Amino acid sequence: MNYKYLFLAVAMLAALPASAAPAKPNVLFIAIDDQNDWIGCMGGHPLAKTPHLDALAEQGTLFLNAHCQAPLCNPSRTSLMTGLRSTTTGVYGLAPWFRNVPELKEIVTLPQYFQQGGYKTYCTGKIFHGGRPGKNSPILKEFDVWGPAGGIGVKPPKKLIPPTPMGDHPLMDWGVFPHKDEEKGDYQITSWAVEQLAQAPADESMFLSVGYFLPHVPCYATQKWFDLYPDDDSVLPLTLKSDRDDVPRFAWYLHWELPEPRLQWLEENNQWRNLARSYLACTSFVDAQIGRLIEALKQSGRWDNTVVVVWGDHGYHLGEKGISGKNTLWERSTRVPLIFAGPGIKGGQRCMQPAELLDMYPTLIELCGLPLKHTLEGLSLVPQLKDAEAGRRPAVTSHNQGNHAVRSERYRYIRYADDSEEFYDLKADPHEWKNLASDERCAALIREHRLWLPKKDVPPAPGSAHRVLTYDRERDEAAWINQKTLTIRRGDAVPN
Ligand SMILES: [Ca+2]
Ligand SMILES: [Ca+2]
Repeated sequence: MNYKYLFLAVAMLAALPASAAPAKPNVLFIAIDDQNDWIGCMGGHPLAKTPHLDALAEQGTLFLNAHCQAPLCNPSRTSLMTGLRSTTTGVYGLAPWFRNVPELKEIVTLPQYFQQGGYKTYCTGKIFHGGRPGKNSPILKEFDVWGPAGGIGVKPPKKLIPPTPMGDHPLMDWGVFPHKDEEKGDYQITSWAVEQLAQAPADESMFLSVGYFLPHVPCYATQKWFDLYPDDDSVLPLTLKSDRDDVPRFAWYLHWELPEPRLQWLEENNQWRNLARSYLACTSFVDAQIGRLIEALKQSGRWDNTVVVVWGDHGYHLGEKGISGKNTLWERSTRVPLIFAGPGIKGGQRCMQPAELLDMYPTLIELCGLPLKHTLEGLSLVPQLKDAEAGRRPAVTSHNQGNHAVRSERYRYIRYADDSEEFYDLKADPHEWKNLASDERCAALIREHRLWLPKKDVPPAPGSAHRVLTYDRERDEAAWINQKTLTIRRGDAVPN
């Protein structure tokens, strides 16, 4: 370029009005509740149909080895929104709400950090764990603008499945009944988010959070979504009858008495296939809503300047290891979708390096040019968003004090509070059927993985309740705190 043209270019840039200067990238922050790896592009289920998520992954970077920090809504979300592990905060159960923990009362969450950075923050659906905020609810401080709370939406007049064990919980339900897509909470939150994208001023930097409720139970779907999947056993996950024979007994303590039915109940009541199909149908429904959202983002003219991130708060078992539900330290419970797309992110990448949900906080800060924050426990994924091969540390998941999983690129190491252990080679054994913890040939690898166990591992925070587990080593007794507190002794029969 000669000097004349260079001068012209500089003069033209200087002449641009200030309002045309590119705003900071927007963030579209999409959560899916209880979404395991049954997503087409993740390969967790061969029949899963999620064309919109697959297309987004193709345009961005898909993390195929991403894991939650806790396999339960409240602790997982508290961790990723504060950037701290549950082993640091003591938030392990469905209670407390983190603002009620003195050390976390004033902590600046991810959206608040964006708010401080000049963003307008929006929330609809389930982002934090908790119900619809009331008029004077302190939760209103967490975002500038609140949309509909979403949730289940229309329900059948009575439960579709037979009474389930452990209390016949109203959420334990699934199946087909006639209704309209528009009557579902997840449809309504999408419509609201679509409106915000269309209406927001062009020079406003948005942090728009959209939290989908499905495929959390109850998994209700209409016939249209159900018909995407065959009515045969090909919808069932692969399981091994004797799978738990080589698993430490302590693993049962993590989900001792819960409303999510065991596999035995599903089989005896002819509900296994119905559950798997309903879960898949709901996954496809949510995928279609995400498709509407991405289309609206493109229509709004913001696509080129928006970082889109999609994440699930933890996985879900549908019969694997003899259970349905979450609350385990295995792959099906910890592995989650994590997709980034947008400016600064290489397209068409699949990253096999371990990633953690609490890495989203530092990653989004860096992608959007906000000042780095040194109190966060996550590590930015920006190196992997540029080069999927860039190395990472293992991902750690904890379920109550003393119970941890360390997931490296190839292996999973689990350590329970009573020192019992599991070790899996996921390359040779992707279903984690063969526990290698006592295999001498793995001793060195196990030692290496132990080094990644959390150094800080605090007891439950005050007010902890619901799915909280403590362990008294001297008495070799555990306490399972759910609807009531149960003492678990070594010889007690596992409830079913
Ligand atoms: Ca959840
Ligand atoms: Ca096994």
